[in-house]
Amino acid sequence: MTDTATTTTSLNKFEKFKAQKDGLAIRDEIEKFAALGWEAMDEIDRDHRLKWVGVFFRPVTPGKFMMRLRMPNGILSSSQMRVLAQVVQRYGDDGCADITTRQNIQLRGIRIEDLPDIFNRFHAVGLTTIQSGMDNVRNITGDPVAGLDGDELYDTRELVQQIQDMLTNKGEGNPEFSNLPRKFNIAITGGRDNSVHAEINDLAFVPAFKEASGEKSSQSPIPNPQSPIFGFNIIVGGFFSAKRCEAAIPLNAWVLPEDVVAVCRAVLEVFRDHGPRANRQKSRLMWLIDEWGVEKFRAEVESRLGKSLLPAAAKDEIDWEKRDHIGVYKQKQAGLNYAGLNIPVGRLYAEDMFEIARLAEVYGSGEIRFTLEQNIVIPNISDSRLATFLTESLLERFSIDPGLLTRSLVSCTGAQFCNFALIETKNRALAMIKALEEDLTFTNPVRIHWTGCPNSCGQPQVADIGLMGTKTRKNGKTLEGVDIYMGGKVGKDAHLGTCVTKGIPCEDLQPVLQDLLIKNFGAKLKQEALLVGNC
Ligand code: SRM
Ligand code: SF4
Repeated sequence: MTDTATTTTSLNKFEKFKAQKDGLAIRDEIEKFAALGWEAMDEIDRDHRLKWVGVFFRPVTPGKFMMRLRMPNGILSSSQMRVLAQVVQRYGDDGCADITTRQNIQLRGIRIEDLPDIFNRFHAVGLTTIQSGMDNVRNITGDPVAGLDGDELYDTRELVQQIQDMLTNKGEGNPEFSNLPRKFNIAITGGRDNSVHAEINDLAFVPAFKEASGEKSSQSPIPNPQSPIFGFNIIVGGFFSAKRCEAAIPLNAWVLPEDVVAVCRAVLEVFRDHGPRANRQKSRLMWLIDEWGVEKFRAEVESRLGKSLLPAAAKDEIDWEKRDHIGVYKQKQAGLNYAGLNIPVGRLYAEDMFEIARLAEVYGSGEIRFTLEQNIVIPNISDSRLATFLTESLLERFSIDPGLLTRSLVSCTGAQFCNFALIETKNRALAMIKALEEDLTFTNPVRIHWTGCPNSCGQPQVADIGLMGTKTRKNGKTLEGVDIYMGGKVGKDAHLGTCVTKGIPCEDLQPVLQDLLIKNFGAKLKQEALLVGNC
C-alpha cells in the first residue's frame, strides 16, 4: 500500500471507504443486494462500490442502473451481442446501450434485482464488467482493425486480452489492482494511424522499430543485424480531468511485444504503491511523474520489472492520418472485407443489437468490433456476400457512407443519464449536425466531439471542434452553453486542442458553428454552392 495511503488523516473520502472495505468485496454481495433492493442498500455500496463490478447508480434515473462492460480491443461475438440485447430488451423503453469512447459498451435501465441473472448470463458467454469503473484500469483499447489491416505492424488483440487477463484475473477480479489511487487508462496500437489516441492514455504503447543489437523477439527470434526489430515506444501520463488535461510524455523506453504485459504490471504497481492519494483532483499518474520526474519514475518501473528498459527508438511508426473505418475496406485476408457502420452518437436499442448480431453472423464470421468513435465494424464479409450485405435495411440507419459531419460525430452521455452533466449532449449533437448538414456542403469530414462537462469523456481536446458543456448567462438567465475547443490533431503528430471561446449559449450555437466550419474547414452554404455551380 502507498506511503500516502497509510496516513489515514490525509485520506480523501474515497480512500477512506476503500480502506474500510475493498470495492471488489461487492462481488460476493450481489445476491444480497438483489434481495434487499436499491433503496435499502448502504449508500457507499450503492453509489460507489458497485462500480467495481461495473454497476453504476444513476442519480438521474434512480433504481435504473447503468452497466459498463469490458471489451478488450473492442471485440465481441454475435452471441455476446445477443445476450447484451436480451438484457436491454427486458427493460422496454428504459433499456438502451451506448458504445463508449473507449471502444466499449454500457447498458441502461438495469434493475438491481436482475443482477444475479445478468451476471450468470454474462458469465455463460465470457462477458465481464469487472473493475470497469472507479479506481481501476478502464477498458484497454487496441486497433479496431487489428488483424484485418494489411498495413498494420502488429496485431494488438492478443496483447490487449493478456493485459486484461492479468489485471482482472481473467475477468474474475484481481485485488492486486482494485485499489489504485484513481482511474487508469491503457492503449496499444500496432497500426500506423494511432487509432487509439495513444497520447490521452496514462500508459500507451506505440509501434517503433529498433536497430538489432542482440535482442530477440517472438516475431524475429534470430537477431539479425540487417533487419530492425519490432517493439513499442512507451508514453505515460496522458489524461483529461476537470482540473487539468495533459498529453502523454515519452518514458524514453522501448519494449518487445512479449514484455508489454510485464511493463503494464510494473507501471501499475508503481502507481498503486506511490501514486498520490490525498487529493482526488491530483491523483492521476501524471501528478506522480510531476512529483518524481520521469527519470525517477522510469527507474522505479525498472526496479519493479527486475530489468532495465531499453531507450526509446528514435522515431515511432505513426505516420498516417487517422482513419475512421466507416465504409467498406479490403482485409489483408484475400476475398474478405470489413464494413464500418456509423452508429449515430453510439446509441443502440435492443432491436438494433439483435440485428447487428444477425448481420455479423449471416455475412461475416459472427465477430463485431467497436471503434473509439462509438461506431461498429463488421469484419470477414466475403466478396461474394458483400453486394447483398449492402442492401440490408439496417444500413439505412447505420450508414457506411454518412454525411461528413455525421460520420465523425462523437458525444458523451450528457444530462440524460449523467449527473455530472451541465448540458444535454447526444440528442442536441444529432439535431445540430442535421441542421448544419442541411445548410452546408463539405469536402472533408470535420470531427466534432461533444462532452457534457469538463471531465471530458467525449474527448473535445482531440476534436477539430470540441464542445464542452457549461452554464452561461444571457439576458439575466442561466442557460446551457458550451466552451469551444479547436486544433485537436489525431493520427500522426497528434496534439491536443485548446479552448478558443467560452460560454456560447447552446441556443446560439448553430450560427457560430456554421461560421467556424466555413472559415476553417472549407464548408460552403448550399445556396452559395448552387450559385457558384450556376456560374
Ligand atoms: Fe468518463 C466519469 C462516462 C470515457 C474522464 N465518465 C464518468 C462517469 C462514470 C461519471 C458518472 O458516474 O456519471 C460517466 C458515466 C455516465 C454514464 O452514465 O454513461 C462517464 N466516460 C464515460 C463514457 C461512457 C463517455 C461516453 O459516452 O463514451 C466513456 C466510458 C469509457 C469506458 O468504456 O470506460 C468515458 N471518461 C472517458 C474519457 C475518454 C477516454 O478514456 O479516452 C475520459 C478522459 C480521459 C481520461 O480519463 O483521462 C473520461 N470520466 C472522466 C472523468 C475525469 C477523470 C479525472 O481524472 O478527473 C470522470 C470523473 C471522475 O472519474 O471522477 C469521469
Ligand atoms: Fe458525464 Fe461529464 Fe463524462 Fe459527459 S463528460 S459523461 S457529462 S462526466
